[in-house]
Amino acid sequence: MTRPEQDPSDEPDEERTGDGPPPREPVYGPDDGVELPVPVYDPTIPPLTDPDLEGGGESGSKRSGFVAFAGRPNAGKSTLTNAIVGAKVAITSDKPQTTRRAIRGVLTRPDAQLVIVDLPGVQKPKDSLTGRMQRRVDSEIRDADVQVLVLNGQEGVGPGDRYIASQLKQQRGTTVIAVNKMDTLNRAQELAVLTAAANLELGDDIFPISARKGHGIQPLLDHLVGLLPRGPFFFPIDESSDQPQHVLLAELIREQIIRRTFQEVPHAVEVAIEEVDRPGDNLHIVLANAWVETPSQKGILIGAGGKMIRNIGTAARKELQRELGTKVHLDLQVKVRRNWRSDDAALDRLEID
Ligand SMILES: Nc1nc2c(ncn2[C@@H]2O[C@H](COP(=O)(O)OP(=O)(O)O)[C@@H](O)[C@H]2O)c(=O)[nH]1
Ligand SMILES: [Mg+2]
Repeated sequence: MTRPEQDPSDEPDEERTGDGPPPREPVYGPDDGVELPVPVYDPTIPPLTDPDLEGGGESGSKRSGFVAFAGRPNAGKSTLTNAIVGAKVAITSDKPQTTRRAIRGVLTRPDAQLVIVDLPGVQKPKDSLTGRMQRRVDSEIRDADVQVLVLNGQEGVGPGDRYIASQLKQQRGTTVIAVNKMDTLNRAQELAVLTAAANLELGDDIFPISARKGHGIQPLLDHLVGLLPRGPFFFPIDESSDQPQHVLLAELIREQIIRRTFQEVPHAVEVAIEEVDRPGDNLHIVLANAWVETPSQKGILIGAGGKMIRNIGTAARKELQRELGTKVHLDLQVKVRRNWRSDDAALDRLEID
C-alpha cells in the first residue's frame, strides 16, 4: 500500500513513526488508557424490536429531541455525553479545546430518542478555529429543545458560568442544571455548590451528578426525556453518534496526544485520517497525520528518541482496536503547518464548522 500524495502546500517537515522499533508500553496516567463510559441505560431491557421504532414511529407516544450541553471547558460535558449514550462518542481530557466539533450522541430507548449535542466550552474567540467553535455553540444552543448547563462542582460557580447562564436565559428551550464531579466533594462543599447553582436562577431543576462514576445520571436522563416534544425519531435506533468514522478515529488519536502533552501543544494539534484499509478480516491499517504549528511542538510530540510518539501510538492503537474490533496497524506522522488554526481552508478540510 502506498501513502497518498502529500499536499504540496505542506511543509516537507515530517517524521515517520509507524515503522521502527516495536513500541514500548506507555506509562498510563490516571486519566489515560482505554476508558469505557459507564452505561446508564441497559438497551437489552426491553428489546428495541418494535418496527415502529426503526426510522421513527409516528405514533404520538414517543418523545424525541435535541439536548445541548453548555458549560465551561473541563466541566465534564463530553464525559456526561458518553455516560448517557453508553458508548465513547466524544473524547475527554482536562485540557481546554478537547471538544472542537458539535458532536451528536444518540440514546434510543423504547419511549424516547434523546439526541445529546456535546459542545466545545464557551470561550472568547481568538482565531478562526475558536471563532467557528463559538458560532457553532451559539447556533446549537439556540436550536436545541432543552439546554443543560453543566457545572464543574469541583471548581464551583464562577463568572464564566454566570455569563453562560445569562445567555441561556434568553433561549426558548427549558434549561436544566447538572452539577458534575460531585464525587470530589464533601457534604459542606456539596451544599455550597448546589446553593450557588440555585442562585443562577435558571429554574428549580438542579441535578447533582458524577459523570465519571455514573452517579445521578438516571434521574437526570428521565427528567430530560420528559422535557422532549413528542414526535418521530431522528436517527436509526442502532446509531450512537452522527460522526463519520474517520472523524471519530482521528479524535481518538488526538485524545491520546492532548492527554500526554502540555502548554501550547494540546491547542495546536489536530489529527486527520488519510486512509483506512482493511486488508484482512482481523486487521485495519490506519494512516494518520498529526498537525502542529511549529517545529518545536513537533519536537515535543516526537519526544526524546521518539519515546513520546511511540507511547501515543501504542495508546491510540488500543483505542482504535476497541473501536474497530480488529487489530490495528497505525501509521502516525507528525507534520508542521503554520497557523492552521487561522487558515479557513485547513479548517474546512478538517471538517470543523
Ligand atoms: N472527578 C471527576 N472528574 C470528572 C467527572 N466528569 C468528568 N471528569 C473529568 O474532567 C475532565 C474534563 O472532562 P470532559 O468531559 O473532557 O469536559 P468538557 O470539556 O466539559 O467536555 C476529564 O479529565 C474528565 O475525566 C466527574 O464526574 N468526576
Ligand atoms: Mg468536551
